[in-house]
Amino acid sequence: MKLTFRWYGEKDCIPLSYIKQIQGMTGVVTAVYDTPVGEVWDIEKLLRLKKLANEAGLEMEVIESVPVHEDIKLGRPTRDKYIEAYKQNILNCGAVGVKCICYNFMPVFDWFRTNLYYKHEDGSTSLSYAEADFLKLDKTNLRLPGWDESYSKEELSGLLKAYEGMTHEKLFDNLVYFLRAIMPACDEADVNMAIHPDDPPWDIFDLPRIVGRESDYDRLFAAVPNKHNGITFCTGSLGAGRFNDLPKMAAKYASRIYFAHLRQLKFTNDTDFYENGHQTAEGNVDVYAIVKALVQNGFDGYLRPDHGRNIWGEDAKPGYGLFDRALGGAYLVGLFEAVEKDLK
Ligand code: DNO
Repeated sequence: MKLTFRWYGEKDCIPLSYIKQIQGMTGVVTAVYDTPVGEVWDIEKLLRLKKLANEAGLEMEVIESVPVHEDIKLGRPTRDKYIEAYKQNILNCGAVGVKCICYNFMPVFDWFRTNLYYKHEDGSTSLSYAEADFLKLDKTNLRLPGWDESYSKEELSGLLKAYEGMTHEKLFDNLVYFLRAIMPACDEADVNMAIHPDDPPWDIFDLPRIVGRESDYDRLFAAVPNKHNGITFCTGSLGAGRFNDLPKMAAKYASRIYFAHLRQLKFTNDTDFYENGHQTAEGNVDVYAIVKALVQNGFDGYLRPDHGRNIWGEDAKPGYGLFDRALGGAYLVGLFEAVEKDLK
């Protein structure tokens, strides 16, 4: 296991030197953020990120994410052009020492929560999801927390229109087409692909979502058995689906889990939840049982604490402050140490 930390590049307000000070920290997880989706990243930009990380005593072996162009997800004729660019990104990442690329295949939107500043009794804040707030959203004029600047109104309605009639099967076929096409580049560069689950793991706004439960992974690995086809095991995303048995899935797929995002969430009723501190006692995700399942089944991937609360007066990007993620990292390292020693 290698403990890592998400770092949003030079614009991140958290200095690399602080990240390095977190006990057990080996490296950063980052990306080139200023290149439009579908284009090849300038290798100089990758090298610059790596140099900055290395100078701070940190590795840069994980990229999150190389985003997948919507034309690939839609299966449009232009997808082959974007897949070629994606392959070049894989080769370039491999050339600078990247071993794992995290990506997702969610149509239009990535993660989704209804509140970025849910207030806890102790004064901390975190992301949360409430079904009633979701139902209130105006689908013809979507304003989503955290997404308001991502698309213009026209772009968004054009994209939603393009997905009309998209079925789960078609989307899955498009994912398989993409993976089969990029596997030779992964073989050549020895880079593992780690698909991030849909967050939350169900359809939203009539858009199909296909990576959120055990049967989805079974059919994904059956369709593309190449070992470079793997998973980002995100407990916050998968855990939002109460149908998922996370320790069971962690055990079953441990050898395909190249990247683990361990985080906590707590349900307040059947559908609503808020994110919380990492400890098992803080919510519904049994982090201890998941770590145990991973270790017992030979997990050898990267790990990062995920979505922390804003605590100690920090006013950070929601989910991505320093303090609570550092505490989460320390907790996870402690769990791994205990479980690994018990196994010996
Ligand atoms: C949210 C993250 C996701 C994740 C992407 C990976 O905080 O977990 O945005 O980075 O889905 O492609």
